[in-house]
Amino acid sequence: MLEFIQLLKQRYQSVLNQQGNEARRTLYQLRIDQLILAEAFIRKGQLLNSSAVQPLQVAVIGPTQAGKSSLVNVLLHTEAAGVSPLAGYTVHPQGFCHGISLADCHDLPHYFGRFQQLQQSQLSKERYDCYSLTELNSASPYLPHGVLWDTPDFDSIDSATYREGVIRAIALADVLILVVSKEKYADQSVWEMMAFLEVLHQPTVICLNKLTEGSENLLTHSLQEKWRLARSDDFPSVVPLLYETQAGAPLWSVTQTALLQQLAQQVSHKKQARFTQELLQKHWHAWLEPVRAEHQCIADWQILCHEIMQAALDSYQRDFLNHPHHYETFQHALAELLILLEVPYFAGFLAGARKALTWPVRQLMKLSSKRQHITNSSHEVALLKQIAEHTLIQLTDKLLDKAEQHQQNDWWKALNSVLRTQRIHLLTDFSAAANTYHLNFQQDVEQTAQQLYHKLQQQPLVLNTLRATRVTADAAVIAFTLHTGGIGVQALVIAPAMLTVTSMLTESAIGSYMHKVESELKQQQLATVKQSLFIDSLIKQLLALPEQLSTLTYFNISQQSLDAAERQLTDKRHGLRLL
Ligand SMILES: Nc1nc2c(ncn2[C@@H]2O[C@H](COP(=O)(O)OP(=O)(O)OP(=O)(O)O)[C@@H](O)[C@H]2O)c(=O)[nH]1
Ligand SMILES: [Mg+2]
Repeated sequence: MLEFIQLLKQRYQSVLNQQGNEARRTLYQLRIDQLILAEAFIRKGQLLNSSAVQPLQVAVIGPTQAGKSSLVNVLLHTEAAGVSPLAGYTVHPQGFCHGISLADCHDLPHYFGRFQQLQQSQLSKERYDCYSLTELNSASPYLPHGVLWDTPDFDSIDSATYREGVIRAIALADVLILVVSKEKYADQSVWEMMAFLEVLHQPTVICLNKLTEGSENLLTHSLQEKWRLARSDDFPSVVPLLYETQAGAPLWSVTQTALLQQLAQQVSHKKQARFTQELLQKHWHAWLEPVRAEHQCIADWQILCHEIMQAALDSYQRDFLNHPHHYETFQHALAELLILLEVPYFAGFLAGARKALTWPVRQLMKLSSKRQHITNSSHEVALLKQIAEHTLIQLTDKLLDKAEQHQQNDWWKALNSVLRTQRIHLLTDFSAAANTYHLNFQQDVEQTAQQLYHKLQQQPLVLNTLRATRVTADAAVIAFTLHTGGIGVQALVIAPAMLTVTSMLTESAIGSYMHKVESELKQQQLATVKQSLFIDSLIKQLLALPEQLSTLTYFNISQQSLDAAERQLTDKRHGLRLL
């Protein structure tokens, strides 16, 4: 699951960079934040699983200049955190070990993943994916033992650049301290963040800073209203922080000394796996909306490809297999039959021709050049190539129609450009496959001739009539000329002698057998063309075109990896596997 969330986040990030639509950009940015939170929360689960005892993690969060770093110092009784009147001063998560050692935090680098752990003094504004961890000797009465995190703000203009660090520190926390000042407590960003974090179910306390005397009750009441609007859990304790002018720092109220210790006792990790699952389920549908939209486009594209293949096969049948003048394959089988028959008049001629050729040349002619010549002169091969070209033109038209229909989604337009760049390559491949098919299919043609020849042998009357007819000899010469490259297959089909022999056979006792063999040959031919040309060559490549869409612009997450992630999400028995 972690890998899937990371992949999804990474794809959202690259797609966001290419996204021009402002509303989409805002939406995608929100989803990236949710994914960062989900990823961090899954990592937190892994951290808890990695060893039985983990130090308590407390994070101080809030808008810029609310006094987060100042409060961290107050709670720690030191000046460890940097305080400044400059907005956006703290830009890295900075952890301070209180009552524990650095060694107790040895699992944290794994939790932070690509974020690098540095010493506090090494943190620099040049690089945001870092955090620091500092061991302190101070002992604070307010703070339980554990790590106290000072975090960057989440509301300044620059905060988008270091937001991931804030979210990672927050997801790690067992207890949250929200610091708001009287100027900032009503800000939309504060309450959006609190609503965003509800799924983590962390014990929380709100610190009200920079108070002016007498305003405390009014502000607390207002805070309560804001909380109710943003969250459905109980309103937390509010700690008013009084400002100590002498020290120039807020003062933690004496009455609240034990508050953080009490919150620490409420911490329980029993429901971590369930909360993680709830978090994922809450956003799952929205996160995957663009991925599913792509899958829908792919499904539509598959339908389109199959429709177009059917249309191509229909025209192959209409213009070739079932076309009385164009269908040459069976005629070719008859030509082969004539050669097998060894017609008397023709035999002499054949012998002469054979003698004229040396043996190796004869072999060569038999094996390759004869077949190659037949393929080159084939009307079928030319027609198939034409059909392929026509199919791609039609596909382009359909893609443009789709692009027109779905103007808000430029998937179709992009696919059309991929098709345009691949067009020549697809046609070249198809053309090579058509030649190979045709060459290979000549075996079937020769087999058909053999079949007819055996049948004729069982019909001596027909056989003798054939052999004795002058026109058969003429046809045999034509057939032989085809072999030697003297004519093409089409010339053979329309040669009057061939036509006469064909009708003689059709009207003979083996007429119905001929029809049967011809129709079997056609069926075999259709099945072979469909499989080896349209399915294995053209459609396979067309269906793979969406994979070539840029991963910068598209999610390109396969249905299989989505299904696998979804199974993990919904399989309750394996809820813990999420971690
Ligand atoms: N008047 C008054 N000023 C305060 C109080 N707490 C902090 N400050 C001042 O407010 C400024 C910001 O304090 P920080 O603690 O750096 O605030 P922060 O929330 O960490 O700010 P960023 O790191 O920029 O997000 C500093 O100049 C502090 O001295 C307070 O209670 N009252
Ligand atoms: Mg700060």
